[in-house]
Order: sequence, then structure tokens, then C-alpha cells
Amino acid sequence: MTSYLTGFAPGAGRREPRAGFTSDAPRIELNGPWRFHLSPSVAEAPTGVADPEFDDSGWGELPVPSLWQMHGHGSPAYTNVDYPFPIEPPFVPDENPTGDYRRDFEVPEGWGGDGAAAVLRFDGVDSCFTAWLNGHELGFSTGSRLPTEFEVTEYLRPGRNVLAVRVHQWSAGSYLEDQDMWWLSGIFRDVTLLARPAGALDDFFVHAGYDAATGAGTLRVETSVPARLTVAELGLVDVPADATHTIAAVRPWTAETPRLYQAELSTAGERVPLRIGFRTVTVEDGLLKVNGERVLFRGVNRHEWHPEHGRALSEETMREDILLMKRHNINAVRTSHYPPHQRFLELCDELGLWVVDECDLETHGFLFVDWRDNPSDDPRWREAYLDRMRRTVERDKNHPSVIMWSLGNESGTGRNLEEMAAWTRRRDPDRPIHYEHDWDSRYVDVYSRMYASHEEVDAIGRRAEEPLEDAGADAHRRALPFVLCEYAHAMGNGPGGLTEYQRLFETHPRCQGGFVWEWIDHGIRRGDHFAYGGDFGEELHDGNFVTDGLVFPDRTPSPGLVEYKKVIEPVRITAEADLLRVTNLYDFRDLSHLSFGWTLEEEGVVVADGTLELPELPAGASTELPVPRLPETTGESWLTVRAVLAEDTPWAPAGHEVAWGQVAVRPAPGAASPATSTTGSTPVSTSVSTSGGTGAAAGPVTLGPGTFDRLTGRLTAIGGLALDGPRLDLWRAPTDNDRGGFPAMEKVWRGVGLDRLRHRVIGIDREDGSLVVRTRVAPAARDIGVLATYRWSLGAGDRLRLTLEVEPQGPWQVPFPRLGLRMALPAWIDRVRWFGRGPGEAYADSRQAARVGRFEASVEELQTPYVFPQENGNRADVRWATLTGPRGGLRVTGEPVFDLTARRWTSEDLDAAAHTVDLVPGDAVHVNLDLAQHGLGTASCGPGVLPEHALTARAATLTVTFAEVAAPTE
Ligand code: IPT
Repeated sequence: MTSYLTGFAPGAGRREPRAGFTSDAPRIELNGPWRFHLSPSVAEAPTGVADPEFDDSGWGELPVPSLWQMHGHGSPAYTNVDYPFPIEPPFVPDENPTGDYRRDFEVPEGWGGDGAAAVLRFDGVDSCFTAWLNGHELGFSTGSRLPTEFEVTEYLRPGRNVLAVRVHQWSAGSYLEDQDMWWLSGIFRDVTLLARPAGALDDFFVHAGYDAATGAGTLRVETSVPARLTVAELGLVDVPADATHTIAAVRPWTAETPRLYQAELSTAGERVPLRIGFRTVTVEDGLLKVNGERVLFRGVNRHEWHPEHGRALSEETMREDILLMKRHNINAVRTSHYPPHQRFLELCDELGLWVVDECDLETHGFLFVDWRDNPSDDPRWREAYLDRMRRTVERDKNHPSVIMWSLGNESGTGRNLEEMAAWTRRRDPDRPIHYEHDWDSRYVDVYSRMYASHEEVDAIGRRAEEPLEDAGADAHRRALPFVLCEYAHAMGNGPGGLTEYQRLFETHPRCQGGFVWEWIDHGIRRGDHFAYGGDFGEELHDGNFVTDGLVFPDRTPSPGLVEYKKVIEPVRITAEADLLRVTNLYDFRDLSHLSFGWTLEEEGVVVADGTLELPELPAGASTELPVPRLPETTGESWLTVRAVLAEDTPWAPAGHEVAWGQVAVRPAPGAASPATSTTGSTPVSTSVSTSGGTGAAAGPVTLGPGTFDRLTGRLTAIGGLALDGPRLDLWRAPTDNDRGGFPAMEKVWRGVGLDRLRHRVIGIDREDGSLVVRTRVAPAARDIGVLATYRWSLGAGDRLRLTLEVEPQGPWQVPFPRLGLRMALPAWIDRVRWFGRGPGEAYADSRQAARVGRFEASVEELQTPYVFPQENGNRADVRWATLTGPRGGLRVTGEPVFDLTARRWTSEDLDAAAHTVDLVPGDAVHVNLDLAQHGLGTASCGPGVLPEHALTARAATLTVTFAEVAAPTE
């Protein structure tokens, strides 16, 4: 009965794949509540469900489209590469959750007109289903994210019709759907009944090319039945569709300028509105070109995700994704790893994004059995592979945004992939073919890799990569353009190193950019936090590897996205001597859609502003402008130049910031002078040494406003502000990137005991009016350590000045996670104001987006809620900060700068937490004042921290001063 579940055939009874389109022909939407019943196995599923008279009154309801695990039936499960069932293709487990769906619907008499046919369309069902209309079996289908159509003319009747659908979680098709995402099931895209009037158009293929040399467009629409074409704007009125029409001058379609022409195809039976974009994609001179120009992908990999609905997305959510992408300077999407909902591609056509449309295919789990029996090279699966590719290409072939086909992801190599490529090339010679796992690039048009290091990308950019053994294959690949179809794994805090990649893409024409992995965290909303792999009791899972996006599950941009936006900005504003340099990094357009303004800030306060006039600047060009005349300032001053949208666009309002640059026009006046009180006007009240073990009877030690513990030498109060004074801190709650890589930095750090350092006081002495506390900080069981010397003195204005001197001892072979001070302030502290980089967090290798300015935030707002808690929230290059509350607070000033973190829990709490809800405010605000932190890198999948961003263990000095801030007077 269910042999189709474990057969190699991709389906039966289905219509031939064809273009996805809507027309004026009648249609009946079958979305909405359906009757639903879930059985734990096929054997336990009810019988007779196809019978129109079947009694489903005992069943519940489930919305279509949706995924049943997102509605409390069964549970989501997450694995990345692992198949969650034994690898014995094509067999699947007996425990195969099976969902029965039923609904009825009315069809009006004479629907569709005389001689009309009817087609039932499923846009996506995960993973395998059979459908019955009025008791008649229509067929079955696999290919979860691909459309299936059944001819239902002979079974449809006027009046009440009953549709039954049985969906299985597992099928042979599941072996081809091992994408890194939640395993979820059900009818998750639209279901529609389409009338096909007599003489209706079954399929069509728009060929709309652009000749960059002449500006001419050519248009031909292949149609399944003779059709007429009208593009009024181009003077084409009711011309034969399937003939080549040359239009002397058209405006081309690009992702930057998504010009679409409204058109209409008509046949005897129907009218189809079309939107045509003229563009030509080629691989020439070793480069991928659109309309004759090399393009640079500032891309992301996009899975379809919503924290409550899973992969069943509303149009609103799709639009939100694209608006967010456009607003963050992203110009390209790889539809990892399956064709998206069709509406998404329509929106890409309209709003402008380059799309690499990827087939619904991945067999990655065969990696763990050395690719034995990989379906990609097994002729029994040939039909299923070709079926998936045909359904992808046929559905999406009319989208100008789709500029490349991708065969799938991580499926090894083999004949079936090769055949997919060959079929695609025949069917659509106008789009290049992509497939990453074919490292030799034998059947693709673009050399693609994932997570290659900067060094390797540089070599590839110079066409100096390691040669392939076969000289012919090597020559072929070396002549291809290069893209990183995945890079910069955006898991947790990071990615670091984006700037260095971008520099390579801008240096080597062959390197045409890449697609950050990935767009969104696939966290599932659970009460007040987001769940990830393992949270649903899965016996096998890959934890939080599923939350690795540039936006959080609720689509709040993460700092990684903000950084990416800055790194890939299409306009670069820099300064050289007294000149501003503006470079147009668009591939096609000039800058006339932007207006340029500047502000001068002194100590972060705006003191002047103005606008800049730019000469016409074509794509790729740059210009120099004199720095505007600026008023005299005395404090540290920065000129910020911004490029904003001059007018509203469909994706952002006028005023939206596209790019910016900052120039220091006046440095900070000389750093605060060192201690002024060496004369002893406010002497240290006593000098003690712990060595003699002098009793605790004597009072505390004081220095100016500072009170110190006589045994530990730690500051316990400044004036009336009680605190847990600063001491050396080297530890940070490991980031996902610290936890990845071979070896993982986290392991290395824990291995040497950096998470369990102990402090031993060597001596507390008075030296020239200073209080000097010497300590040694080291972990148990190791002989490495750090000498930490705290020199406290009095600075100007009775400020307490601290110089921390750090000197590593012993064979340190690991970088420090961080190097600085930690302290604890009373819990009533709630506001932080600072002059430094902001407004967001910044780290050594992810700091382009943080500009110098004056910022303010609550302690809560300083936290970045990474789905899996980890180090976050660092504010860089802080000149001064105040941490205050209703009772006053503390002012910290750097000499010259420090990095600042403030949170209501410790790094240890962060380290121990598994979900954001585990972080509970304690009875203090914990503050880190750092000289530096180790970079972030992207080792959760990819290269680690570049050497220039590593925090090598070395002797170092950090100087900061502290002053109490008085309570505000009412
Ligand atoms: C790569 C996959 O293509 C992608 O789907 C995702 O799993 C990503 O890794 C990590 O999040 S494959 C990896 C083994 C390089």
C-alpha cells in the first residue's frame, strides 16, 4: 500500500512541471483550516480516509499551509548533517508520523467555462503525500519544496468536493532532503484548484536579453500554445509571443535598478500578466557578468524561517526579509537549499536582488559513511534528481532575478548531478550553473566554495590555487569566476573577518563575492525564549548550530548584520589628508539617488553640519572633495559623512542611511596628566604588607576618595559608592566561534585553566604616594601565570587613577580571551553613557559599524540576546563612561581608551547559561574594562581569528581613572 514511500520514483500521476504563474483564469484557494489526524506510523493510520463519506468528526483541525510540529503535533527535531534515521536507502523507519488531511470545497456550476480542465496544485508538502479527490486517487509526490500538480478534470464535480491528503514525515525522498534545518512535516505551502479554460496557456518561457553595447533588448516568449504578447510601454501590441522582438532601447534589469516592464500574454483561453526584466547573464573572460559588467555578490544564504510558523511563511514575512536585506546593502540571495516560495522570487524581481536559485537537494549525511551509496551517483535515483531539477527550473525560469541555477547542496558528486547540469544547460542555456560540492567544477560554470580561508581565497583570486591533477580539468576551473556560496558563519557573536574578505573581493576581479551563512537563526519561540536543537528531546541533534543567522529568530538585526551592512556598503567614504574620497562601489548605477551630508561632532556633540555636492560619479569611479570648512573646536572632533537615500524607494524611505565614513579632525587633547599628588597631599593612610600577616585589626587602607581592603588590596569604595573593585580578568564566556574549530579555542583556554584563575597577593605597598598591589594570577595545576600589578594614585580632581601592569610568566602558548579589569557595582546602577565607539557592540575583527560618538543605553540595552548566551555587548574604544543610577555612580576615563562591558550577571553566569532565560539579574552590575579582547573569527564553521586580531599573551598596561558621580539632586 505504501511501497511508494520506499521507491525510487519521485512521484506518480503528476502533470509535467511548468512555469509558476497566475492568470485571469478562475482559481479556488484551498488554504485554511483542514481536518487533521496524526498517526505515529503508517500502520496505525486510519483506513478509508479517501472516502468522501469518511467520518472525520473526531479529528482536530490544522491550518494549511503549516507544519504540524509547529502546532503541537509531534515535535520538531534538528540535525545538521546526520540523518535522523538509519542510512539504508531507500528504507525509512516504521515510526513514520503520518498526517491525514481532509476538507471539502464547493465548485460552482460551469466553473472555468465550457471545456475547462482543472488542475490541483500543491506548492509544497513535506515530505511525501498521496491525494484523493472525491475518493479517486490522484497520485503521489515527493520533493518537499517543489510544486506538484494533478489533473483533476475527470474527478471534479459541481457542488461539494472532498479532498483527502495523506502526508508522511519520512520517505525515500528524505534521503535527498538532508538540509541543515529542522525536520518538519505537512502541507506547508499553498494548495490551489486552478481552472484551465479551453485554449489556456500551459507553459511559457520568457527570454528577455539586454545588449549592453547597444542598449537594445530582445524579447521572445516561448509558449505551449500560440499566444499574443503586449508590452505597451515598448510599443509591442498584440504581437506574436513566440517571435524575436528587438527593441532599440530598453532599460535593463539589475538588482540595483530592478526595472520591470508590465506585459500581458494572451491566448484564446486566458490572459497572463507578466513582468519582464531585460538582462543577460554570461561567463566571459573568466568573469560572471550581467549586462556586460562584472557583478559583486554581497549575499546571504536564506532559509525560509519564522519562529512560530517554521517554513510556512506569510508574504509579509517574505517582504520583511527582502526589505531588511536591501536596507542592509545586501544584493544577492542563495536560496539555500531549496527553491523558496514563489512569491519570494516575485518580490526579488520587484525590489531587486540577484538570486541563485537552488534545487531542493542535499545528501550530506552520506558523508558519515564515506559517501557509500550516495544517491548522487546511483542510477536508481536518476529520475528523482532530474525531477527535482526540472521542477525547479520550470517553475522559476521566468524570474529576471534568478541569474544562476544551483543543483543543490552538499550532495557529493556523481552522474545524477552531472545529468541535472546537462539537462539544465539544454533547457536554459542563458543561465550559468552552480554547484559547490563539485570542487573540480567539472559540470558547473562558476567555481564555488564554502568557508575557504582568506589565504585560500587570495590564492584563488590570483588564479594561483592548488592545481587539480588533471591538467584539462585544472585549466577549465582556473578559467572560471569564483564565488563563496557560503562564508562567514554568522553563528552567535560574529562573524569576524568580514572586512578582510571584502578586501579580497574588491582586489581580485575573479572573486565575485559571497553569501554569508546564513540569513536567520532558526530558533523556535518557546515562551519567552527561543529553542534550538535538543530542546525537544531529540535523541540525536546538533544543538544551537541551527541558530547561525544575521538576524535573530524574530528578525531583529544582530550586530553581525549591522557589521555586514557597513563592510559591503556600496559607497566608500574615506579621507586622505585634507581630501574626502568617495568611491562608487555599485556595479551599475551612479550616485544620483543619494544625498550626502556631514556633521562635525566635538566629544560626540554635534557642533556643525552641512551637505556635500558630488560630481556625477558612475559605477566604479571615485572622486575627491575638499573637506568642508569646519569651525574651530578644542575637544576630540570627528567629521562624519553620510550617504542617504535622496528619495523614497520601494524598500526604504528617503533619508535611509546607505553608507558613511568618519574622519578624525582633531585628536583628544593630551591624555590626562599622571598623578599630581606625589607630594603626598592626600597620602596613603597606611602602608601594609600581607607578607607579615599583620592582623586584620587595623582599619582599611585609603587613598584619596578610595577605600581599599587591607588584605586583598582591592578597592571597596570610592567616596560613598561601595563597589567590588577592579581586578585582572582574562576570561570571557566562550562564543560559538570560540567553541568551534580544531582545536576549539574554548577547549584550549579551559585546558590551561583560564576559566578558573586564582589571585594571590604578593604585596601591598606604598610607593611615592601610590598604593601598589602586586598579585600573581594563575590556575591550579599549571605553572603559567600572570603578574598583575595595580598602581593606584591620585589624578587630577581627586580621581583615582589605576595602572594595571600585566606580565605573563611561563610558556604561554594560547592567546588571552580578554585582557582587562572586572569589577562589580551596586545593582541600582542602570544607565550607561559613553564617548567611544557605538552604538552597537564591537570586537577586534568586527568593528567597522561602530562609529565614534556619544551614546547612552540602559544596562539591559547593552546586552545582545544571542539565542545561545555567550560573550556579547563589548563597546570599543571608550574614552570615558559613566555608569549611574538614582544614587549617583561612577565615571571611568581611559588613558586613552578602554573597552567596556556591563551586565547584570557575570561571565561565569553567561558561560553556564544555555538559553537567554537562564540569565537572571543578580545583586550587582558586573563591569569589564578591557585593554582588548581576542577577535571573533568564524571558527564555528570556517577559519578562526586572523593573526592580526589575536590577543597574544604579552606584557601590557592599561590605565583608567575612576571618580564617583554624585547622586542627582532633586
Ligand atoms: C554547510 C552547509 O552547506 C550549510 O547547510 C550549513 O550546514 C553550514 O555548513 C553550517 O551551518 S556544510 C559544512 C560542513 C561546511
